[in-house]
Amino acid sequence: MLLSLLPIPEQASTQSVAIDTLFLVFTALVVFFTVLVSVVLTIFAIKYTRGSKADRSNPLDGSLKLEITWSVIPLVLAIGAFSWASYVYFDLVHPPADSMEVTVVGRQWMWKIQHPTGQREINELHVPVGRPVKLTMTSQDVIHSFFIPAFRVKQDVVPGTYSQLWFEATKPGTYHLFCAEYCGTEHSRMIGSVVAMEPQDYEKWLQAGSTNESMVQAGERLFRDKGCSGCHAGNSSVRAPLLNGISGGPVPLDDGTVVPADDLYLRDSILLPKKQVAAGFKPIMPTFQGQLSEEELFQLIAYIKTLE
Ligand code: HEC
Ligand SMILES: [Cu+2]
Repeated sequence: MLLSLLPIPEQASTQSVAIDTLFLVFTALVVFFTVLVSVVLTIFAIKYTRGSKADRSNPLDGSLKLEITWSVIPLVLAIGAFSWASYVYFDLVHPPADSMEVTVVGRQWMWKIQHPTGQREINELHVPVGRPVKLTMTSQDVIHSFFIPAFRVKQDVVPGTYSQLWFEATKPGTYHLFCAEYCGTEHSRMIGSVVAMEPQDYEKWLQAGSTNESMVQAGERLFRDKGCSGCHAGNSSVRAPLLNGISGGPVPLDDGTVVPADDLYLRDSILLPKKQVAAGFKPIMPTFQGQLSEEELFQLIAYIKTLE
């Protein structure tokens, strides 16, 4: 339709229509008022130019009606724009609960991706259409930004923390993936593609990719190999909290605050154990900073989240 005439990327996600409509309506409003003001300005400038024969006998000395009109209309428009844009924004930042979770690690200069089933890919992301996909992302060096123009989603990827992005692809195809944050000499080559597939093709693709362990299995192995189970298992002689059922729930800390055990909390508990100490326990957990890759952290977190 009309949109396809405009020089904008293809619309291939559920969010893209909402974002484009918002963008076009804002643009139309801005153009409308710019034209209105410039035309009226030009007409008056010509009409009342010095020496013109315009009638200047009854100069207007303020008009309450006019002033209220030009205050109330923009106010209503601005509040409307704010509410509408917030609505679209909240949808963008709240992934649906049933989203498929994929992890992304950015580095100079590539995207490393892992699916829950264990398949890994570099600079490519295969996803099924018609299903919300949530990306949990971090960087192992500098700030990058994950950008899929056809899905109208872009999110900074920052070292030391997790950021999220979600989308639901609506039609099969291959779409551009860019790094949208200048990240060094080869930033412009930090590109890739997102391949949206029919669900049955995605299943086939998953089965064709070789993998010997899922993310949860890898996490379970690390939990043993890195010595976590030595303290955190039920039969341990060390007094450490059992991690069963911790994920998502509220965790009371020894400073009296209660925080949600989200991915970032679990990450920080492993890398910066002294930062937030679980209530009732001594801060004896050693830091694992420098001993676990970003991928291994994602796997450990995936495993901890399955503990019930
Ligand atoms: C030397 C024993 C020890 C080892 C080894 C250890 N931990 Fe801990 N861990 C603790 C103790 C004690 C606490 C509670 C105090 C605190 O929050 O720092 C804790 C807290 C945690 C928490 C926060 C739990 C909560 O209830 O808030 C997580 C998550 C965690 N550890 C994960 C791990 C992982 C993953 C590993 C392996 C990479 C590991 N731990 C290795 C002793 C240990
Ligand atoms: Cu980059």
